[in-house]
Amino acid sequence: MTNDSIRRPPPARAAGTAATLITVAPTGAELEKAAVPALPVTLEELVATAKSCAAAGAAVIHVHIRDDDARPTLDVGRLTDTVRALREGTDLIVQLSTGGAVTDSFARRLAVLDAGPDACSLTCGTVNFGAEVFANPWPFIRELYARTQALAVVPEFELFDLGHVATLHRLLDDLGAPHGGHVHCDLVMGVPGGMPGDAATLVQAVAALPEGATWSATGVGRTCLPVMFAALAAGGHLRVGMEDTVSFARARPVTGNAELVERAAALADLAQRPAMTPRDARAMLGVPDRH
Ligand code: KMH
Ligand code: ZN
Repeated sequence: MTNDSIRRPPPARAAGTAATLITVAPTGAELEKAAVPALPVTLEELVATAKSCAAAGAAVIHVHIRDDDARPTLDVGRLTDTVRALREGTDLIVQLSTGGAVTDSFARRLAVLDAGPDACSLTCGTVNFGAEVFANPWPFIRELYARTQALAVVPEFELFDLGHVATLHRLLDDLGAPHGGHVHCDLVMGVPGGMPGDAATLVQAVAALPEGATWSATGVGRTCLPVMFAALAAGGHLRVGMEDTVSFARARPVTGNAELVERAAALADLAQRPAMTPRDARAMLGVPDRH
């Protein structure tokens, strides 16, 4: 990492920031279907969710899948079927999670790329994750990144803490630009153990990003709204979904992912930065159209 690269914030209106990229993260790996019946866990539920979220303004879907018992899985055959079904049913950019669940092995997480997604998440460091640890040591990060380059998958760099930003610089210095040539990050804020979900922290993290990078922000749990407002004010993009938030308001559970996307799109409209189309999102992120 060079001092030069951490001092300058990305340009406020880099390509695509006039519109708002909305990513939906509908499922995650932590919640149980029994506790949250609206969580999409079957392929049919996931595709239906993807369609409704696309109609509401999403351009990217961040995907975790479940097995027949609704438990998180990284089965490559199932992931491949999921990528195919989402491509057939929508024009969303399909971003598979390589984070999986905290219990998934590094080997299984690396193998996610064999399912041939457009994009994948790539977390830039280990973080305490509630009572668990989400492990991302440097050799794993490096190997996963090299694999995205070799397999032409566009990574989204997941940053749960400021130290992860430093690791992102190290990764880019070491292995060069991602496939597609553009760096896009997601600030995952408010995880118990990661950086807090507030405006001051968001501004600090954004100032440290590589020059020219675009970024989204995700506020977990009750930080959803403050992070969304701060991200819109600071020229960033949004990730919402039941992976991160299952309360729409105090004592009002989310009824489905689409209403979270609708709210994000409404706020983006108010900010005069309306939701970005999947086509424009592909152009911004460097994701080729594979239809
Ligand atoms: N489920 C978390 C342990 C990602 O998708 O890349 C990790 C996670 C990050 O959700
Ligand atoms: Zn995830």
